[in-house]
Amino acid sequence: MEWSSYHRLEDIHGYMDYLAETFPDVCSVVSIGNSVEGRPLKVIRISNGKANAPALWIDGGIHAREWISPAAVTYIINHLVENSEDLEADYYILPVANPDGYEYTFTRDRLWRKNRKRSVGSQCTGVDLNRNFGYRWGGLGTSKDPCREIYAGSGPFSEPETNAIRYFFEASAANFKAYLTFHSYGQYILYPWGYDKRVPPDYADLEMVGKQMATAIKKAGGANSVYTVGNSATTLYAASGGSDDWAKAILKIKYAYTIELRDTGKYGFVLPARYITPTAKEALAAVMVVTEACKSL
Ligand code: 0X9
Ligand code: ZN
Repeated sequence: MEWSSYHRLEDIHGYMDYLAETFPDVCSVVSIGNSVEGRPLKVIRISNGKANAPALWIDGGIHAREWISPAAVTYIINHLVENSEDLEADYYILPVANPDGYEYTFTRDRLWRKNRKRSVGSQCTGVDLNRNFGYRWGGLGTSKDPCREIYAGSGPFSEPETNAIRYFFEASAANFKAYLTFHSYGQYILYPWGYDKRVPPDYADLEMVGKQMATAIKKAGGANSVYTVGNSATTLYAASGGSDDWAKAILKIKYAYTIELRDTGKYGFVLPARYITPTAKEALAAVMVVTEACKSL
């Protein structure tokens, strides 16, 4: 895999399978379910088998048009596998959580956001997967109108993509300490809650580790690598049914963050491929900071 261009789903999945075949002691690939159109939701587990390692979840591509997210997440996968002797955590990584939408942005509509669910009784297609998780579903910042970009779906976890993530966690015995979901754009490190401006009881820890991430990102990048840390609803806007809120409230995973990668608006979702590597290095720096924080829990 190389990071000078954005890759189609097939290439990303092919790369994951290649890693699992080539480094079977370190990684394995499972499909945790299928999308609306039947594409697999592939998760790679990366671990060197050290005892008592904390587990971290990383996902990308919840929103189809945010291409930098799967690109950065595959870069992280590559780095972790190449440096597997040093790993101090077990990683479960889903680089493309919305495979149908992702492919659709290559074939039909570069700015598609949602999945590809057809709604009964409407001409419009797609559910916003980041409004479809089952904590405070249907609250602020969501819509019941299938034609809107923030359509929350017919019910919590109505979508196979979000449901697969829920079932994965229900079935997993791993000791998850972090849930990182990569989006774009805006350069934000966001922690719960997203459903409104309240904060969780341990928000000071989330703020502290968030700031450490921002510092590490600055070091990894440069003048443009400034990320703003804060509560999701206050820093950005209120939006209910997000994966981060669900991970924090229901799964009780301490370090739940949404990280909005580059840029700050010049190119927005259509970030030129020359920015993949610098942005991915920032994302990796953030993952390393969170790994460190998880170790001391
Ligand atoms: O609106 C979203 O889903 C995220 N921003 S994006 O531009 N990538 O669409 C922010 C989600 C923050 N988390 C919650 N609101 N729970
Ligand atoms: Zn997004």
